[in-house]
Parts: sequence; structure tokens; C-alpha cells
Amino acid sequence: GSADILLQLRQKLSPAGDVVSPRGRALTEKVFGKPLTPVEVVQTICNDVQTEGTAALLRYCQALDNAELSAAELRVPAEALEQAHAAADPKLIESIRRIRDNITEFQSAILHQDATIEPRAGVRLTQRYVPLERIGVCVPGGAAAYPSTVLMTVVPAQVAGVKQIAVVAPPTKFGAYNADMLATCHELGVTEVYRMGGAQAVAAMAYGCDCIEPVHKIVGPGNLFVALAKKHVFGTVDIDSFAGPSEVIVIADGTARADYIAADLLAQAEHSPGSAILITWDETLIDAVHDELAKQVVQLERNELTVESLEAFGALILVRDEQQACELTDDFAPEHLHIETANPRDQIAKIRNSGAAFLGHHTPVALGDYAAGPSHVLPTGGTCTWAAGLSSNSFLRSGSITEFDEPALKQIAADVERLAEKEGLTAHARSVSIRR
Ligand code: HSO
Ligand code: ZN
Repeated sequence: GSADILLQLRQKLSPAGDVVSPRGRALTEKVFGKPLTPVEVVQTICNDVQTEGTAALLRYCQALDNAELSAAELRVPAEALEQAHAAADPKLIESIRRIRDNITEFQSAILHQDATIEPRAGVRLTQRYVPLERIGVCVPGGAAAYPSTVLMTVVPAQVAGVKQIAVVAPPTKFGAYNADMLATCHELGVTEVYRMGGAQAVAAMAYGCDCIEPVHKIVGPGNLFVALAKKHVFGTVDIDSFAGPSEVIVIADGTARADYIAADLLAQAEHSPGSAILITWDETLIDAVHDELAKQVVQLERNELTVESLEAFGALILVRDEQQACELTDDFAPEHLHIETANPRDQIAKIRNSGAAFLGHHTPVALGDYAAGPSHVLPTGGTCTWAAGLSSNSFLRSGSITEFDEPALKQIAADVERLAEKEGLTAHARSVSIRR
């Protein structure tokens, strides 16, 4: 059935961390002297960076990213950030400012506020929220440059009140040497940008070394090695959700336009790898979208990569009715859900699982990727069943504050004493009874 097809697509999309691939075998034999699984690679790198610090970091920059850097070159100099900004297309800077304002407006509105209740006389209970002091952001730089990821991580953190933000990007032309990415950092007031990527960058941020102070939380997307490294350092620091290869499910009815849907599927497949799935109960739409895909894909710059991704991870699925479309979507739990129907709010009300949802014919996912306000750093691979996308609230931690006066203590004392006695913790009981 359709559910099996979807699961197979997903399994193919997410590479396994515990299997040595043919390409992995050759590379790991060269770098580590023996074939290692991605999990073993990440363990080795993280342990080396933790024990040897900068020396290990530089060694892996060289071995894995082909970058011959000195310790002093790991951090992007202030002048390079200024220059990138000064040389940037002024229209780009204007767009970045408008987008920053959109993100700020939304992320401020959803920010948790301290809550205090006084349930009884003499009792005051507060939940307060405190921003993290220092965070690290991973910006990818393998197949494309992502200034948008800088916006979608840094601005929510700033809204939360985070003071210190370190950005890492691999030492590549799409990463830390990308002028637009550097200009975006400068525009947002980020001064700490590092030329490091992969597991070694995650380890350096988690454990700290000569060239970078440790952070409290690491966020942002990355490849399998970044994701596994974040898992590895979790507990030493906090991490965000797992943002792996991008996915979209489009739900459409007879009111949808085939050319729009094709464009939406291609936009996701362009990430390559990216999974793009149409679910509809309108039979004519399947053929029409199929034709549109063929027509549009040849016009794309990343045409070949997009075709590859579409063939491997794409699907056009005909279901019985709206109900089945919603159930299938809920089971798959996609990162992005785009509902292109007459009344998309009817369907979203029936679907619990999606990282981010986009409603209607005029809300392409690219709006969310670049400009609307919610972050584009989202849980993938079905993890949205338990994880949330990044937001300003991801950069707060909460703590409680409890305050009782004497009569209020006396009123509750017997309950505390009883439970403490049952647990055999008489010192606990006494710390209450002594105040009676
Ligand atoms: N769709 C990606 C985000 C992105 N798209 C960045 C373009 N640039 C993951 O949500
Ligand atoms: Zn995208």
C-alpha cells in the first residue's frame, strides 16, 4: 500500500549511521587506517577533539574538508565580515533586513512569558524563562550556500535574548567562504564566525578548545555526521531537533493547479536529497502533475540533481478520499506539509503530525524557507511526532520559583510529612515539622 511506499522512500533518504558504505570505506581507511561506520567516525572525531583540542580540529579540517588552515585562520577575521557586507548586493541587504523584521515579529509574539499564580493566600508559584548565554549555530556549506539558515537560527536566538552566538560553517566556497553568508552574519551583528564544519566543529563547540569557547546549545542543520555528532555531545550541551534531508507532502484536491504543485515538489527535490510527495484523491491531477514535472524540471539550474532526487525519493499517490490523505500524512509525519485544497483548514484540523504546515494555493513552502517568520529548521524523518521546530523558545530554559508564608506552610505540612514518612525520608519530614 501507499504507507509502505512512503516508508521505503524515507528509509532510502536517511542514510544509516551504523553501516560502512563503499565510499565511506575508502575514505575512512585513508583517514583512520581502518573502515569505520559513520557512528564510529563521529565517536573518534569527537573524542580526539575533546582530548587534543585545536590540533585535532585542524587535522580533520585538512583530512575531511581539504582545508589547510592554521589555528589563527579558524576564525573569520572581523575585516572579512565587514568586507563581505560592504561588497554585498544592497538589495540583498535590504531583503535581509525585511526578513529579519518578519522573523523578529513572529518569534517575539510566541516567546514564553513568565507565569505566576497565587493559588491560595500566602503561596506564590512562578515559572520563569531565562535565555541561554551562549549558543552555537551550524550552517551547512556542502552543496549550496545558506544565508537563510543564518537568519532562521540567529534571529530567533536574538529574540530570546541570547548574547553570545557562534556560527560555524565548513571551510568551503558554499560555507565559511561564502560572501552572502558572511554578509548576513555581519548584518545580524554576529561577530564570531568559524571556518569549521562536520563532527569536528560540533565537538569543538561542545567541549571548547584554544580557538573557541564552549557553548550551551548547538542548533542548525547538517549532514549525517553533524547530526550524529550532535547526538554524541547531547548531555554535555543541549541540541535542537534532528534536521536531516528535507521533505514535503503536498495534499491537493481538484481546486489545485498542477503547475503550482509541480513547482512545489521540484523546490523540495532541488535540495537533493529531498523527498517530495503528492497525495490527492483527484485522479486527473496525478497525470497533470506528472506532465508538469517533466516540463518544468528541464528549466531548472540544478536539473540533474533534482531529477535524481525526484526519482529516488518522490511519489505521486492517489488515495480514496480526503480522510485517507490525512491519515497517510499523519503516519508519515512530514517535515513540511503543504495543503493545496479549497478549505485547507479542514484538513490541517485532522492532521496532528507535521513540522510546519503551509495552507492554500498562495503559500509555497519557500515562503517559510526564506521569509515568513517561523524558522525553517524543522524536525525531519518522522521526528516531528515528538520534536518541535526551532523557535525563539528553543533558546530559553525555564526554572521555577516557589514561595510560602507560615500559615500556608502549616496548611500543607501534613501532606508533605506523610509522603516523606512513606519514603522513609525522615529528615525531609523534620525540615517541615520543625517549622510548625
Ligand atoms: N527547506 C529547507 C530550508 C531551506 N530551503 C533553506 C532553502 N534554503 C529545510 O527546511
Ligand atoms: Zn527549502
